Amino acid sequence: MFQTLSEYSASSWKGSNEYDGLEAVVAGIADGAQLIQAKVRAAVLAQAVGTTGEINVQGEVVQILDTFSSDTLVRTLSESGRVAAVSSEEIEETVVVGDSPAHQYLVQMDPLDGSSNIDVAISVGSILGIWKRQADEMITDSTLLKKGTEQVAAVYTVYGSCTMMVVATRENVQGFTLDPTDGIFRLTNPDIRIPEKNSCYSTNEGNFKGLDLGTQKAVEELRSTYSLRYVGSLVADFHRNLLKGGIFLYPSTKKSPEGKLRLMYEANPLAFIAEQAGGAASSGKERILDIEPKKLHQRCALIIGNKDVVERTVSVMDR
Ligand code: AHM
Ligand code: MG
Repeated sequence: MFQTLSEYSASSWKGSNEYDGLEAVVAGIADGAQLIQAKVRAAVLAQAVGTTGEINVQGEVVQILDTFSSDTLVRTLSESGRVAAVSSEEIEETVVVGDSPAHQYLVQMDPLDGSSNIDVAISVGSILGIWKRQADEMITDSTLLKKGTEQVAAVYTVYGSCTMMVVATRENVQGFTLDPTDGIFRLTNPDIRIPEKNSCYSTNEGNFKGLDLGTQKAVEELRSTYSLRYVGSLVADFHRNLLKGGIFLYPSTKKSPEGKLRLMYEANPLAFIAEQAGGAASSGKERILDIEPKKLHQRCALIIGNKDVVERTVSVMDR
């Protein structure tokens, strides 16, 4: 009854001018997501929760599942035969995985978002932005420093009460659910558009005192208008807001003056998906997709969700 991911991708991307090869990249993400969701669900019993004892390039404690997810997706993306290079929130430098003319895509990812929630049975997920490599483009440290507007597709997965994968291209946004009976992703949420009515706001209220006055005013306005819903896994908060309407904000705070979230791995892919679904994303100063990246692991403030509410919130912040 529901179209499968491979049926959808064969009819929509395979052999097309703009997206040829994307079907293999997305299939690679789907394979990785299957393995990661199975590992996440089995982690407590397999004693695979907890930290590796390392600190990553972000200065954060590395969870065993962070490393597993990053390694898994680098491998499945490499096996797609269509990806030239991958950068990951968990790896300091870009990983080159292929260098033939068929390797046309560049992927930047947060392999397991919401890692503080892994050990406590709360939804987590993976976030990936997909760019095209120019013909014969050399892969150097700066090759992946491309603006969000140049993405051709973006994907996130949520490992929650079910496993979902949402794929946006420049044409549309499609939602697939993993069928646990046969391990196949099926198109359950075709042509996703963010609902017109904004129903909630998602932010870490505990940071309120560390916000500047304009941002405090904006949060107070949201507080008096909408319900608060905050999972603490960006991907899960974003997914709920995309399907039900809502705004997520992680502004600059005293503790994280540049913002906490990562431009290349979290903000750009989700901003691309939000815009393709009729929403918007801003850093409070500019459109996320227009930010000129200076470094791979750059952080930024993120205000994302229903377009009118994002615009209103940014205008209040700015006063
Ligand atoms: P992570 O990529 O290391 O998991 O960190 C990002 C996470 C987001 O998923 C979430 O929105 C945010 O950090 C929560 O931060 P806080 O605990 O400060 O509210
Ligand atoms: Mg993250």
